[in-house]
Amino acid sequence: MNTKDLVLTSALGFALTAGAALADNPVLGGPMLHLLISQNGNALEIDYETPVSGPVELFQYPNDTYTGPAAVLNGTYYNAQFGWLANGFFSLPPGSGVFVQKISSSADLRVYNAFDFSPILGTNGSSDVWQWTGEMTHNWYAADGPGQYTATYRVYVGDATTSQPLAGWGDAMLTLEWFVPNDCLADVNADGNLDATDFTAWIAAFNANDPKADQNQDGSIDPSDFTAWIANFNAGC
Ligand SMILES: [Ca+2]
Ligand SMILES: [Ca+2]
Repeated sequence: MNTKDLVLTSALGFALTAGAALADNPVLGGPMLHLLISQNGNALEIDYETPVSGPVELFQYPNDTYTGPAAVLNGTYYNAQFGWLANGFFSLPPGSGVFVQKISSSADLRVYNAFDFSPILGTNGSSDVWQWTGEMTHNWYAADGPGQYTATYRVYVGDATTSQPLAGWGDAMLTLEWFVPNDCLADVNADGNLDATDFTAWIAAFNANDPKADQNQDGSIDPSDFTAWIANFNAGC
C-alpha cells in the first residue's frame, strides 16, 4: 500500500476470515452489517450496506469460554455485526488517515478491537479516537446485561500522527444501537437484580400500561399480572 496515496479497498477483508480460523474465535452474532465509508471530494460519507432496522442484539454464549485476548468477551453479551468497510477508493493527503471518534456512548457499552481485542473508543480509559486502517473491521461491542445501548461516532480525516482533524475536510456522523433483551420477567427495572425495587417498577409499569407489566404474558395488563409478578419473582431468574 502506498502510504502517500492511501488506497482503501474492501478487498482487504481477508483479515477477518483469517481470524475466524482460530479455534476459540468469538462469533459475529449474525449477518455482517457494513458501515460503508466513502470519500466524496474533501468529505467522508457513510452509508449502510444493509438497512438496519432498530437495535442489534448483543448475545451471550454461556458455554463459550475464550482464551487469550478474546477472554475480554467471556461472560458478556456481545456482537460484532457492525463492520467498517471502505466503499470505493480513497485518495487522502500524505500523512493522513481515517479516524473514528466517540462522541457519546452508553457508559456500560464496551468496544474492543476487531483483531487484537484491545479496548478502544473510550473503553477502559482508552482514547476516544481510534484509527481505522481501511480494511474491513468488525469491532466487538459488549455489555453485561439487559438494556439499550447506543454509541454516536464521528468519522473524519485526520493527521496520522496527531489524529487531529484536517482542516477543510467534511466528516460523517453515525449512531449505532444495540440491546440485550430482558429474559427475566420479574426483573421489571431490568437492572439484572431481583429485589423490592422491581415491585415499585411493576406498579409504575402497570400504571403506564407498559408491556413489562404483563407478567403472565397473555397480552393484556390487568390485576392478574400482580399475582404473576409475585410468582415470577419467587421463581427467580
Ligand atoms: Ca431489578
Ligand atoms: Ca397479563
